[in-house]
Amino acid sequence: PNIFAIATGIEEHNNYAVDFIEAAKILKVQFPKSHISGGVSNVSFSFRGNDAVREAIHSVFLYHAVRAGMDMGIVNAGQLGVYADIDPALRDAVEDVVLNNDANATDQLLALADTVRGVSKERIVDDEWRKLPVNERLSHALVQGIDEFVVEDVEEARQLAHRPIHVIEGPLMDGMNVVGDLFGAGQMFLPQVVKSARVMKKAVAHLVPFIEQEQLESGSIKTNGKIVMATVKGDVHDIGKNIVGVVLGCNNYEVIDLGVMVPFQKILDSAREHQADAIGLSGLITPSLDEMVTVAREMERQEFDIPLLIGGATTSVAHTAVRIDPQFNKGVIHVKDASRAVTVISDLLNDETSQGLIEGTKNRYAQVRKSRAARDATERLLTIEQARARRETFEWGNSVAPAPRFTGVRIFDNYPLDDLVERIDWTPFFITWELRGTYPNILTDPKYGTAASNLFRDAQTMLDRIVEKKLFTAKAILGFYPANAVGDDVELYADDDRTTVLAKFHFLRQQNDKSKLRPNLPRQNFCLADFVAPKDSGVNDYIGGFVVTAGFGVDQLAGSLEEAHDDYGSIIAKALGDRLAEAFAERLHERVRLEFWGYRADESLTDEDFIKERYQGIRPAPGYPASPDHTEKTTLWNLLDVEEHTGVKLTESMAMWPAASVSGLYFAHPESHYFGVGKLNRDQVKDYAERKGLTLEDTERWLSPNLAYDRD
Ligand code: B12
Repeated sequence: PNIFAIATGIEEHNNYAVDFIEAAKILKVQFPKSHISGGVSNVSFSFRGNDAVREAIHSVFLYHAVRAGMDMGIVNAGQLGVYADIDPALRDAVEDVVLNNDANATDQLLALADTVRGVSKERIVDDEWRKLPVNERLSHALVQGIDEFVVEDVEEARQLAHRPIHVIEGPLMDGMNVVGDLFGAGQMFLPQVVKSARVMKKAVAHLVPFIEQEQLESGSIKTNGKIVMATVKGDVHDIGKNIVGVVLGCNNYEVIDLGVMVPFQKILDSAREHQADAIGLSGLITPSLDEMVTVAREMERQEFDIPLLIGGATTSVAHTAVRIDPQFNKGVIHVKDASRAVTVISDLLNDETSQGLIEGTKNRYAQVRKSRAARDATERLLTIEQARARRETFEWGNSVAPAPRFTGVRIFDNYPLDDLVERIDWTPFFITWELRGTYPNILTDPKYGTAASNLFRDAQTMLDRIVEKKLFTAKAILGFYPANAVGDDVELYADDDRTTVLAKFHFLRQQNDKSKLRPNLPRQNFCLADFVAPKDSGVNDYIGGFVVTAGFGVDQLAGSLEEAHDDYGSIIAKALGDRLAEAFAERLHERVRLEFWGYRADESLTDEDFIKERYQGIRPAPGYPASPDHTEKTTLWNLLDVEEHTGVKLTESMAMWPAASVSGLYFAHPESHYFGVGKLNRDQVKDYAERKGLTLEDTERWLSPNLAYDRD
């Protein structure tokens, strides 16, 4: 039988050691001549980093497994204590975990774990590094991400050094180079690197006053180059940018981070002022793409001679090639993620490789433009009338959801955070940290397992603190209204007379020709309005809208951690805000189905069902592929009076502030589903502009990523 990790925080894992022990007993009875073995260290995986506890778990596990019939265990003998010698309090706590005696056993052991760290046999061996010469201690602390002793060590190094700056240029940079190399070689992962950066920052912070005292500005530290970075005007998202900033800092680049919502001129002025070697832009939502085009155009007009780097969730090679690159001649490069940022920047700022990279990329982007143009010319889209003729149709009489239990709004001013925790989908949290895999498997993944488990533990600790001390405030508003579809729009009415129109949501319809698709794929051209009963059906239908946020308090917590030079903690805090916002959207939707609208009061789902969204009804968000027009948020804000009731604001690019917010509409129709609108023809965009009362130019600007034609 296999031995799996216990005490991972996942309930189903708690019995894994007992399962092995029981299996050993059964196997010995059924197959008396067989021998039983297993890799023991797996069992204590979740306590990586605390060898005292791991040792005790191994000993206790073996004690019981051998008695049950296990013949041989694979385990590092140096990490194995004698069962009888284990401290009784620790042994009891471990026994409860191994034998799954108590539902709180893991928590109790965790509480004890920190106190036994220092007394462990391994820990004494671990602490050997404290006897190393100071420079080696600094290097060890950086690579291991241990910030406990860094101030005392760096002070010792300073006293030994000729000048304080030499400590940075010498041992600290040497240590960070090791970190950079290990990261580059795939032997260290993002969370570990960001932890190393925290040690570095604390060390540098201790030295800066001494350096300044020497009348030297910290700017005189020799770095590999200076990069001005910003999230563009109208956009609020900065986790990705911050991660890239930390990784570049680790590689001895000076990053001048201008924060979020930065107007283009401020970015350019700052680049001039600091004589930056490159500018880096970040953005999460599609309207930011246009702002990036503006920055590139202005760099050309204002004769900048440094490269422009493009990054962020909404950016792509295609958009960079087609829209940004033609605006600026001195080098535009899209960077997919933090791991790539260092290589790209080091090649860009190296005289020998720079020209080749810029020219190579320019040629590649020209090629992308060419192949896109060829593809666009052959891609046949339907006219909007043809697409409408292929709408999805329903028998309205029997499929419409019941009326909601109330109409109008409901406000949640201070929603309990602990009600959201169990709805958190952790997989994206690990993706943020470039640990690619699905939770919970990622915790035991052979490559990422250690990094993921340590990160998860740190995140849990912070999450507990956030919930317990109410560091974030979750707020929400939702509303239900009588509604009917009129063409591709949905009208919302003041009451069930359906005579006064309160608001109108406008939707877009797929225009791709599906007639040549494989026979089992749907042929219809979807539009969200089709999920609401048409006005002329005479059927009374309804629609809902919502805004949730978990973001109040996130900036304060992240800010205070940053002030303490803890970027690692700050990024975790922001990522937890995002997870809670998403969990809130999920939980509120669940309560909408069960209680508020109540159209599926009988629903009973597993965690996996939630993650796979196996429930009736959808909650598409403006900006997501089924409704790519971000400006529909304005209608929602006016309808629900969102800012007044919750404090959540919209920026000029339709980003929501605080960043950890989600908004959307509720469709209850049993057949409603998600889809991507895809590319749009001019005929639909014109029709849509008229329906919304906007100019064609404005509409094309907002919908630019979806246009199947060149708007210029
Ligand atoms: C997590 C997430 C969220 C979170 C957090 C967002 C936030 N804090 O603002 C929540 C749940 C709150 C959210 C909300 C929304 N989201 Co969202 N979200 C995502 C998701 C799933 C992952 C994004 C992410 O955080 N990735 C992890 C980080 C670390 O990666 P990153 O930001 O891309 O950064 C990396 C690289 O891009 C690069 N990089 C980043 N910046 C820079 C800068 C430089 C100079 C360089 C070199 C590199 C670089 O390095 C980073 C590290 O590797 C994406 C889908 C996806 N797969 O990308 C959608 C996505 C970004 N969201 C989207 C949308 C539409 C929204 C909402 C508008 C939906 C809504 N109506 O509620 C809101 C907007 C929030 C707001 N405040 O306005 C769209 C955006 C595209 C669009 N159509 O506009 C996406 C792409 C989904 C989609 N396919 O449509 N979202």
